[in-house]
Parts: sequence; structure tokens; C-alpha cells
Amino acid sequence: MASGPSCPPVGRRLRLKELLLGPLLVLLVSGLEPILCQKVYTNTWAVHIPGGQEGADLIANKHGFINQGHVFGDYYHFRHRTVVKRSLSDHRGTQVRLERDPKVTWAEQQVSKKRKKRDVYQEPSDPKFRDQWYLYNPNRRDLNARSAWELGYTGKGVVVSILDDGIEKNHPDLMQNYDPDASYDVNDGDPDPQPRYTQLNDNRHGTRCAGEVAAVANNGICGVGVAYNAKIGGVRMLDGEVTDMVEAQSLSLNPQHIDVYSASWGPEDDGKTVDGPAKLAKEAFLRGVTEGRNGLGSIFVWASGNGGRELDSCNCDGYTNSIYTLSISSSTQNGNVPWYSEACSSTLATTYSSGNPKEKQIVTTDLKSKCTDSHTGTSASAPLAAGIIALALEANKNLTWRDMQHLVVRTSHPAHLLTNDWRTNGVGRKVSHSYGYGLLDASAIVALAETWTNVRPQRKCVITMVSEPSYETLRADGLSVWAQQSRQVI
Ligand SMILES: [Ca+2]
Ligand SMILES: [Ca+2]
Ligand SMILES: [Ca+2]
Ligand SMILES: [Ca+2]
Repeated sequence: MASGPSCPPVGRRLRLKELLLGPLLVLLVSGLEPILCQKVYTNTWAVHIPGGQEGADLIANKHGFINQGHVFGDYYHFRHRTVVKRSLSDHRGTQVRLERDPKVTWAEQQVSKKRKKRDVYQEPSDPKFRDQWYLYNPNRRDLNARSAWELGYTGKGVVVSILDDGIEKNHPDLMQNYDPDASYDVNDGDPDPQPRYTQLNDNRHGTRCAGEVAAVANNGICGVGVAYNAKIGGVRMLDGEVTDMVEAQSLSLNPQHIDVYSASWGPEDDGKTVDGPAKLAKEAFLRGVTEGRNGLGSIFVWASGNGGRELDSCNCDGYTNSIYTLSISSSTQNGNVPWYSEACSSTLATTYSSGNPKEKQIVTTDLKSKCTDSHTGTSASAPLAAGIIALALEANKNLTWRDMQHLVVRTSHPAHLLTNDWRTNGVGRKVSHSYGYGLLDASAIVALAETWTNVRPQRKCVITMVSEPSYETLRADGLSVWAQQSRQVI
């Protein structure tokens, strides 16, 4: 496989035009590097100096370089001591000084080139892969997973945990990717999240969700996960009393190890409940995004809810509408709004799931080492998104929780999804209350992730008290001003 083009396809460049028209250009500048297809200059130079190593060392020293070594002939590899490692503009001054040195016959600042390992891509051979219509489909009504895999991304090195009713850790299609460090049993307080088996298989949900993310590829069993080389764990937390503490403990499990948490639960979807995280779960979200992943922030993926029939609104669900979660809705195979779908403004994007009885459902691992082709509901959509996000993280380990939201918004698209509420927003993006910014696109998100420059840290308004009262802070009329508040932007 040849290395991919370093310039984006025309479609993405066209989108830039719309962006330029928008008033938010300044805010978006950090993301424009890949769109504008600019060169990235390094702090290294190739220099041609006849006369041997010693002379080259002297020249390096004279112009502020370290001689990194002899290449061949009279060519040397110089690294500058103070020029920044990566820059969008070349360092003219240094270049000119080198060129003008009478001992230097040629010099060139080195530009960073994109090179990919030429792994040969082979389509998964798993027996049920052909039935996973939503991963890859010749009619292109899919999540574009195959193109992401072809680019070399399969979730390697990324850890996802499913917060649910447990995970069948010894399932033959999960075992190889199972990660005990991404797993825990909060219900029973032990490290083993194995589901509790019942006659009706009530606790099959977590195992089904796990397979969507990281069912093993090419093992002759069932199908594949969208990130089939990711590590997968499960937290058993729904099979028992769910309290604020249970939620908080689940959301904050091993945050330096787990990259993505996928949750398909929330308050009652009965159309009359307004509820959200309480004190400890709120704190867990905040700690997750500020301290998780060494400060880059844990990624929380959330199912938007199944209360469509009750006209429930996901805006009334404090987990989906939290700014710390990526809230994911569903589309049916034919691109319709499913009967269970909730419409609201906090939905960010969409993946496929079940629809009417004639439409196909989701293929994944099932309890008792089985495989199912009938996983359904919005809960089937969030894990697919979690898997796609794992691919993006593999493409760029440096993404913050906020970068991920930018990437999801910028690469999701209306595709063939039908609804009468598509609207164009202020920056020219199509958005709908049923689908958010539309269908996730695994290939587009990894491509943008590869070259993404971190957005600026979140701006926060913090109210702080000024210091203890002192005589100096007493006003002329004798009133203390110590309780006066000041606001600061971090
Ligand atoms: Ca257990
Ligand atoms: Ca398999
Ligand atoms: Ca709901
Ligand atoms: Ca959210």
C-alpha cells in the first residue's frame, strides 16, 4: 500500500471555504494546518561541507547547530539548538547565514514527511464479517471502517472499557483482547467482571457491547470489532443497586490506563424524568477529563437514550447532555430515525443500529461464547462510536478529550440519513436533533486525527476569594472588602 496523499481530498478543502465565511475562523485556526496542507519545518538541516568532519563540527558550532552526524560524501545532518522542533514557517535567517558561509556549498532545512508502514491489509476472514453491513458495505452506507483499517488503524495500543452488566472475559472472540486492568466488578467489589448468568440471559448487554468494539479478527469466530486490535475491558456495575458511588467508581476506574469509557445507560427514558449525575459522578467526570490519560482527559462515550416512543428528550438526561460526554444516537440500516431514538441538541453524532423488523441489526459477541446478529437500540450505537474513537486515538495518541469532540463534529456527515430537521448552523455544518452532526466516518476521523494540532485548553470561569482581610484592604468607610469576588479566565 502506497503512502496516503499528504493533501486532503477536494471535499475537505471545499469545506474550508465554508469555514472561512464563518465568524469563528480565529477559534478554528489550530485545526487548519491539515486543511491548508502546509509544510511542517523541522529544526534539522542537511548541509554540504567539503573538507571533513572537523570542519563540519566547527561550522555547526559557529551557527548554533549540533552536528548529528555524517550522512555520506560531504553531507552532514545538523540540528539547531534553539529553532523550534516543528514550525509552519521556515527559518529564513538561519538558512541564509548557512548559505552565506564560504565553507558551506549547500544547505536545506528539512521538512517533515508523512510515511506509513506498508502493512498489507487483508479483509477479515471471520464468518460473520460479511453480515456486519455497517462496518463495510459496497453501497457505502457504512461507517467506513474498512478504509480506516486500510490506513493501518485497528485500535492497537488503545484501551476501551464498557460500563455495563459485566463482560464474558473468556468469550473466545474477546479473550485475546480482554484487559483485566480495564475491568472491575463494582457490584460485588471484586476484580472479576464476569456476568451473572440467568435463565433469560438478562446480563448479556455488556458482552454484546464489548464485541462491537473489539471482537477479535481473523480467528474464525463470529465477526470483528470496529477496533479489533484494541484492548477491551468491562465494569460490572448495572447488575445491582446503582448509586452515585457506583457510578463514580465506574467512571473513574484506572484513568491512566483506560482511554475510552463507553456507557449505554442513564435515567429512566419514560418521558417524565429529569435526572443526571450527582455529586460523586460529577466529580468523576471532572477528574476524568482533567487528570485522566495523563491530563489529556478520559473520553466518555454515551448512548443518547431509548425513550423515543415516550417522546423522551435526551436533553433531560444529565449524562448525555454533559459537556464531558460524546452523546451518540442511532440510524437504521435504511437511514431512518429509529422508533426508540430521542431527539435533542446534546447529540453529537450517529452510528447505525436496529430499525424496523425488516432492517438488519448489529452482529456481535453474546453470552455463553455465542454470536448474535440481533443487538439493538441506542446502546448498540455508543460502542461502535467508542471503537471508532479508539481508531482515532491510535492515529494520534496526543488528542485531548476536547480534540476528540472537534474531530467527531468535523468528520461526521449527514450521508443518507433521513429527517426533516437538518439545518445549517453558523459555521455551515448540517446538524439535526436526531443525528447531531450525522454519521461517524472512521476513515475521515483517523485521517484528520493524524495531522491534528491540539485545540487550546478549555476556558473556564473561576470565582476566587481575594486574600484574608488586612488593614490595607479596609475601605475608608471601615468596611472590609475581603469577601469581594474576582473572576479569572484560565
Ligand atoms: Ca465478580
Ligand atoms: Ca472474530
Ligand atoms: Ca432519555
Ligand atoms: Ca454530551
